[in-house]
Amino acid sequence: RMEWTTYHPLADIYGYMDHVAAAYPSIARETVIGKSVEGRPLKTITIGDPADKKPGIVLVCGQHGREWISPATCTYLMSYITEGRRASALKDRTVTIVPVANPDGYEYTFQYDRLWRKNRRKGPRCAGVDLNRNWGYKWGGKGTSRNMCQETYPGTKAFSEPETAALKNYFETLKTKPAAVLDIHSYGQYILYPWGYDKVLSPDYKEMDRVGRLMADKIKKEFQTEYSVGNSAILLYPAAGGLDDYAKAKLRVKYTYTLELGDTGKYGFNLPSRYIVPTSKELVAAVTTLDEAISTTQ
Ligand code: 0X9
Ligand code: ZN
Repeated sequence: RMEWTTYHPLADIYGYMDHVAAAYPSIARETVIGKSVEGRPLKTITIGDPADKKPGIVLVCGQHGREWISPATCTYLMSYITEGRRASALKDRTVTIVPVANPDGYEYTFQYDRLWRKNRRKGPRCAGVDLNRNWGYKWGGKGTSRNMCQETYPGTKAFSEPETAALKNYFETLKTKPAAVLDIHSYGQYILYPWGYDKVLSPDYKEMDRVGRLMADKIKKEFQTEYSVGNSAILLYPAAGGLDDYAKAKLRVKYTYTLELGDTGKYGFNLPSRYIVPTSKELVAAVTTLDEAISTTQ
């Protein structure tokens, strides 16, 4: 039903979600949590046994339109958890996937501008709000621009955008708080932990670093791909108003990471589609390692 040799437009990804929900009704539930600024549905899929005891893992993918490897690998993860469901993989854990958090931006990169990053909010001079600057913790701080024509424009206020507002509402209506939230981006091969708003470490950063390194070590061991692990602001750059910081500070989710998938710059956002499967396997390794690493505590 889905092949992993090309990048797919939104309709294909949403069609695949419908297929997964229909084919695995006992473990997969699809939800529309809201609409984008241009009216496209924002879809999530929750995969797991209703009897799952452990708190879940949530993956948010595709906040940035041009980072095609993110929706592709997150869609692959759906197939891994369902079609390839095996006893050891993510046992007792519910995984929720938002494959395309910025559907308008994603579609725009297929039709008009391959390197579009923001959503498609119309402005008087320029379009688009950077959704990963629009979350409500330290909104408008470092690494954001007041200029709506810039790539890091955070919008007029926190959660001004229907895409982030719908996700916030979704998180707040969850009956059990997730154990982990992963925000999937590209590129650079990084596993980043808070804080992202400034070069400040969280009180539990040693545990964040330990689990981050377990994920990176597993990827290295299995696929010889190197991911750098560290504080987001120090390793990359300070950038306020991100999902990871919001999930940790406001939702009190302990394990929040931003994964910057491949590559390290040879192709950048234009990562050829032959990398979809290998990169997806890296994401699977990261998520399964995370699941095991936090199972003793969460
Ligand atoms: O700048 C971003 O939003 C992310 N990098 S990307 O190249 N994919 O745009 C990094 C976000 C890290 N998290 C925070 N700064 N909160
Ligand atoms: Zn990104």
